[in-house]
Amino acid sequence: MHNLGQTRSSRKQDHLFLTPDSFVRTTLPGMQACLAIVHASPAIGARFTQYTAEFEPCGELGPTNAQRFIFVLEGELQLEADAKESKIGARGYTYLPEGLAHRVSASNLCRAAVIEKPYCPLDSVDTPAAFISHEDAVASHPLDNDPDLQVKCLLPDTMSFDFAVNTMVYRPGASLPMVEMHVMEHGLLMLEGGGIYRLGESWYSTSAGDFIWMGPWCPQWFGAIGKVPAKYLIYKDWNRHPLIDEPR
Ligand code: UGY
Ligand code: MN
Repeated sequence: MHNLGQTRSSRKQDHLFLTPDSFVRTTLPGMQACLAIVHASPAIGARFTQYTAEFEPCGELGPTNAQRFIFVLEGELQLEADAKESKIGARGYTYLPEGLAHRVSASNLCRAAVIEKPYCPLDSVDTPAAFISHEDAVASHPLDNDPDLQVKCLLPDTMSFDFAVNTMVYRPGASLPMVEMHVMEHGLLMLEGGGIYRLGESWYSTSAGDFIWMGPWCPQWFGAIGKVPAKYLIYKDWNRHPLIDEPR
């Protein structure tokens, strides 16, 4: 069916709103039987890269020089690192520090959200170690005492990490309590449900599968609409002074 040049996708100076109809697939160096939909990268001003990796059977990611965070959206991944082999199923995730030799592959069809960021070390703070976990293993807490808006912080709360990745679940009708404007940037993947996202002076209807990049101080607000909860995975730079948020 022709879309006659219509899409909800939009690129603005301080944000990017991408819907699945406009996704373009590409192969990144070292990838085998795997395609990447690159959602955000330094090309738009982001200080991280986020892509969805779509693995065919026997698919594999290429290497990276950066830290890597992988959240499995569908299927199962194998991770080989530190002479161990582990399996990571849907909603499981892993953090891999910069410089750790590893291999990420899939025996069958699999989709994963991949975030890569050059590490910004802090004097007298240990660099983080690799780990694997699952969303179900993380306790949620309400945002601003609103029981209808639950947040899970997928990375440990220590200064070692220079970024955060959270899931946020809104019951229908719940919303962010304010229009946020902050120095941190965001990479956001809508996982379930939908609603209305305000980005800058634009308002977007959004549903599962959409991706949003928000630059520093991009005005942002979300309200969940529909009969099922809205859920997203959200990245932000974290735990570093704005003056030193550069890799050395
Ligand atoms: O963590 C955050 O800044 C989050 N509340 N932002 C967002 O959901 N747009
Ligand atoms: Mn925010």
